[in-house]
Amino acid sequence: PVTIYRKDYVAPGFWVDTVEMGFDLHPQRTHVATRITMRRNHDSAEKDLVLFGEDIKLLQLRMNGVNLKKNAYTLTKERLVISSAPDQVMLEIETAIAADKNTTMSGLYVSNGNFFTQCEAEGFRKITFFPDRPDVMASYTVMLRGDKKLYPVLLSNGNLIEQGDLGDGRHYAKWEDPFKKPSYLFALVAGKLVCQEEKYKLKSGRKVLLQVWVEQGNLDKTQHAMDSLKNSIRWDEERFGLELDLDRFMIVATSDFNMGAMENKGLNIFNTKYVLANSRVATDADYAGIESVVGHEYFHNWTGNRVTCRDWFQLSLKEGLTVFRDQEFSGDLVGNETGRAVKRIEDVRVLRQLQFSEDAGPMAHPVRPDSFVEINNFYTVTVYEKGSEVVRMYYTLLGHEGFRKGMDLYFQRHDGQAVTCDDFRAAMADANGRDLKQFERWYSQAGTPRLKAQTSYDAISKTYTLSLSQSCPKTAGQAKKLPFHIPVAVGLIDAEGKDVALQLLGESATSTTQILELKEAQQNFVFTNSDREVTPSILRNFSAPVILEFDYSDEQLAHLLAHDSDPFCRWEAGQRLAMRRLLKLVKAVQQGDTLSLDDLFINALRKTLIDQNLDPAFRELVLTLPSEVMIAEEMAIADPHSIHIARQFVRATLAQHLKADLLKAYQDNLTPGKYSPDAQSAGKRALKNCALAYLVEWPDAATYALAHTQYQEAENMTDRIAALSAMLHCSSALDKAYSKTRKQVLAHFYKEFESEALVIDKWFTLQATAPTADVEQVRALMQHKAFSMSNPNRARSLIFAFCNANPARFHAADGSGYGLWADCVIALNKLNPQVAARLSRSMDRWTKLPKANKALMKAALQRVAATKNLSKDVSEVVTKALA
Ligand code: DPP
Ligand code: ZN
Repeated sequence: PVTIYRKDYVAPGFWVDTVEMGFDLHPQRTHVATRITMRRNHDSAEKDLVLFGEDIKLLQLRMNGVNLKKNAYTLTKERLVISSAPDQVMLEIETAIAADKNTTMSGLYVSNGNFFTQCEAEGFRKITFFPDRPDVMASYTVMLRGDKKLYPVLLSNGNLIEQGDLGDGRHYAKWEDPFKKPSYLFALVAGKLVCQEEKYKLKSGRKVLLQVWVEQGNLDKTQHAMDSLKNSIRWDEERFGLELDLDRFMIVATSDFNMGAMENKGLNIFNTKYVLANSRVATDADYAGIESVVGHEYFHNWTGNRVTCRDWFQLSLKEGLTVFRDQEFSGDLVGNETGRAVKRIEDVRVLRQLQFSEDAGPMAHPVRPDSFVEINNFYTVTVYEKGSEVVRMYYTLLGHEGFRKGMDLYFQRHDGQAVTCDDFRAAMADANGRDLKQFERWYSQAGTPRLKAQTSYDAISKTYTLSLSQSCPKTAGQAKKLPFHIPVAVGLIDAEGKDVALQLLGESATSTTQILELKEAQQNFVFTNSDREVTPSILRNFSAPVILEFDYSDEQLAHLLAHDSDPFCRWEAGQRLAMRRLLKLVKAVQQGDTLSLDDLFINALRKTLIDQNLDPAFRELVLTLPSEVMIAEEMAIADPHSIHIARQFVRATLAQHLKADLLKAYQDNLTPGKYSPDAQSAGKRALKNCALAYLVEWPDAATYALAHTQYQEAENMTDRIAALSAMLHCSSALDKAYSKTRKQVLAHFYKEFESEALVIDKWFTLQATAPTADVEQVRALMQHKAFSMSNPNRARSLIFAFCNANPARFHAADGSGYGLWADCVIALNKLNPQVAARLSRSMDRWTKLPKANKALMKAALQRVAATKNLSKDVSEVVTKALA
């Protein structure tokens, strides 16, 4: 496989002005006629006319009205090159596509008899030969023709300008997109679909048509997506002054989709998981996911579509920024400060759990990568979530107004262009008169920086000095790192738990939170008028994506957990207390020592649990221990079995000591009446169900019955699945006594929801992640009539869930988990390389495992690496893992 480098970027040899396409839709053989007008880019070093094409049959090729002879161009597996093209070119290309054979879900494919496309990153080249690169932006007109009965609905980007009957049982629809776009934003949908639609009035008074398209039978699950879309439109107007630029905006749901969703201009295509919801089938988390993904794709209309990426190395230009926007959207929508903080903590948790480990593993890469083999492998938590943190740091440094000024300038300068991350940084800097040169390192250097803090107090001058230093571990290809520009938000808490008014030496202003700017390897920050008895609250609101090292005492952490005015640091203090104990307990497990948990910790959690002044959602976050994956990241050699035992011990011990308080929290947070997914109600359910999950860890007949009754009487999926999960996932689930009930309940659940694919996904996941699961069971479930390897959601629900979210079982000593992993990667490689490559990533941290596991994992990786016809997607991942 060939590695592509960012430094090798060359502007396209030809620009494209217009693209006209005619599709004759047929599953086995869709005929595509394309007319492209192009003109030479005299500024480019590329003299040839280069078109990309993959897995398609070339039927016809005409240039400026003349059939091109075979010797006038070269056609390889991936390209069509015309070397002596004139400056003005009209190309006419005819291709044929076997969409029904396309299991990759990239390009044109069929799902449940309907046609869909996915063109990002490089799927358009599976439809026609084209300069399929994001810096080539053109106007598209698309004619769709197909059987009236099979494909009553024919959709593409932009506006519907004509439709009619063709007289032969077929009909047509003609679509025109008024905006220039890169080919990756092209989309078509054809099939039997129904929609919920609404006329919506923009702030300007202009009316637009909003539609949510789904398969028949799902119209009872579209309201939340529609509401989320309207909220998104309103929010972008209010927060960024950005208006929907089309007269029509469509969302279409499909159950076969590699990603979450896709922001095609005016025709967003979504995984059903991020569209369909009603209280019977969807959980609070599903509702929140839909809101954020609908927002995300809608926000791309400006950040991604109007201003797009010059090349795929700049992916974070649109993704990091758009994740930041969707995070802010969800935070704003909650409508209060605690709700915002809860959302922030949840986002940080995802970043730490997934991105920090990516950044520490073989696939570590900068937010703006320098090279790739397969771009689809770089739709990563680093590009998305770390990219969003980078955008958030501008926001922290420049403030609300300053950030908005930067955004305004960015659109002023670049609307309609394909640009780079540097262009975005320049807009932020120039709009605010700031020097953000050093900030570039957040884009170019991989790895999670470590921020070390030390404090000292000088009684004579009454000054308190915070000494900050930074370092960054080496990553593949980057041995030495230069200092980052890090915003560090700091507060100081006095003995009563109150914020101290901070005054930096030499400055007159005071505030309770100071944004310190660390730019050197080491810097001192001196606060005047300080008392000795203060506790530092560092990295408030998680002001930078770094790992903070500070030698807090347990008492200081308990103090912060009880009092810090910054909810993030308050939560963090609890996590630190927990992590410290978990790591000690893991050692104790390994050494065969007796396990115990101290009162300071138990009481600190109790205090939070019973604090009625705290939001239930926040209390739930504090009560939730760091995950097994996060504990593993903290260890030099991670031993999943000991980690599992240690964490379960803490859960059971807390359950034992806090039983009465947990029961009270359970009773206090019932949400009777009509279901509503709002943050308040969802927070109550979260705390209640967290309490339930704890209670069954120290069970008696009554607590177990509580779970069972909740399962039976639940009126919404959140409560139902939480009860089922409590029954299946507690350690006592290992008790034979309950195994019969569990089986019955699982069977009941399946029967009840058999026709709801997204719920059956949950059913598979629950079993795959249970502490009782093993490889044999997973293999048996793969034989279940409802399992399908070719449906990405289903594959993820069972196989990914087992490999990624059940470490104690996946890492079985006999290596059977790795055998399963390799079998599935190899099977998926043939069907769907993108999904296969994702699964390959389950082995990212293999070098951290104990010796015996390591050897078995290496062997499994080698088996996959030696597979014939390995896609470049999988090959890149396993090669890097083995390097
Ligand atoms: N559709 C994916 C996303 O929105 C890729 N652009 O992130
Ligand atoms: Zn996106």
